[in-house]
Amino acid sequence: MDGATPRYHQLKAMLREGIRAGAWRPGDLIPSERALSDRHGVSRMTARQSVTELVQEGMLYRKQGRGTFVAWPRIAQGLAALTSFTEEMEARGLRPGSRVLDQRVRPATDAEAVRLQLRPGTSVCAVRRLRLADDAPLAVECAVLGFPGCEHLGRADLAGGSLYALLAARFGVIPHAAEQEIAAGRGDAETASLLGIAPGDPVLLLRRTAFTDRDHPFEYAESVYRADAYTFHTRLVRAGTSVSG
Ligand code: 16G
Repeated sequence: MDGATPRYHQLKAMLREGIRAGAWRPGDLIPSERALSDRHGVSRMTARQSVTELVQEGMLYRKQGRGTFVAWPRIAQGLAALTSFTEEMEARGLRPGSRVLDQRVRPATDAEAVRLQLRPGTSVCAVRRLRLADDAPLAVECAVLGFPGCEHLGRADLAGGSLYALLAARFGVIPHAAEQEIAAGRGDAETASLLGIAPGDPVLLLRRTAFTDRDHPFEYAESVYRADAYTFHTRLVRAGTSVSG
C-alpha cells in the first residue's frame, strides 16, 4: 500500500483488479473482512468500507450469514432495437438456453384476444420458458402466440433454440416491431426459486406486444427479469434540436 491514496481506496482497487483479472469469478466467495484486513495490513473498518463500496457499486453482493460474493456483470440492453433473447446473449458471447416450463395450445382469453386482435376463443399457443445465459437463469418469459397456424407450435421444440428464428423459418412470421413496457416488481416464491433469488427480491416486469412486418400482432409476452442482472439503456434526443456543425 502506498501512503498517498486512502487505504480503503487501494484495497478496493486491488479487489476490483482481482475480479477483472478473473482471480474471483461471478458467484465466488471473496475473503472475509477479517482475512482481508490480516492479509493487507489494514484495519477491519478499512476492509469493511472497501467491500461495502463494491457492494454499493454492484460488483459484489452479500448473503446473510454466508459472506460476500462476486456479482454477475449486468446485461446492458438497448431499448431501440427489436431483438430476441437468443440474439442478445449471442451478441455478448454468452450461450443462450431455455427450459420449457409449459407449452400448450388453448383458447385466447378476452384480454389476449384484444392484444392480439383475434376473436375471443381463437386458439393461441402459450409458452412459458426459463431463459438462461451460460446456464445461469436470467428471466422467466411467458409468451402467447396467435397467428394462423400457431397451433402447430404446440409440439415444436422450443428448448433447443430461438422462438423468433423458428417463427420466421417455419411460419413466415417475421418479427418487425414491438411495444414494450418495463415496470418494477417483486418475485413470487415460484419465480424467485426459478431465478435463483429470494422471494420478494426486486424483479423487472416486461410486457411486449410484437408485430409482424405486415403489422399484425403475433405475440403478447409477460416476462420477469432478474433486476440485479439487467440495465436497460436508451438514447434520448430533445425535441426540436438537431446536431449542428
Ligand atoms: C425476448 C422477448 C420475448 C420473446 C423472446 C424470443 C421479452 C420482454 N422479450 O426475450 O417476447 O419471446 O425474446 O426469444 O420477453 P428467442 O427467439 O430467443 O426464443
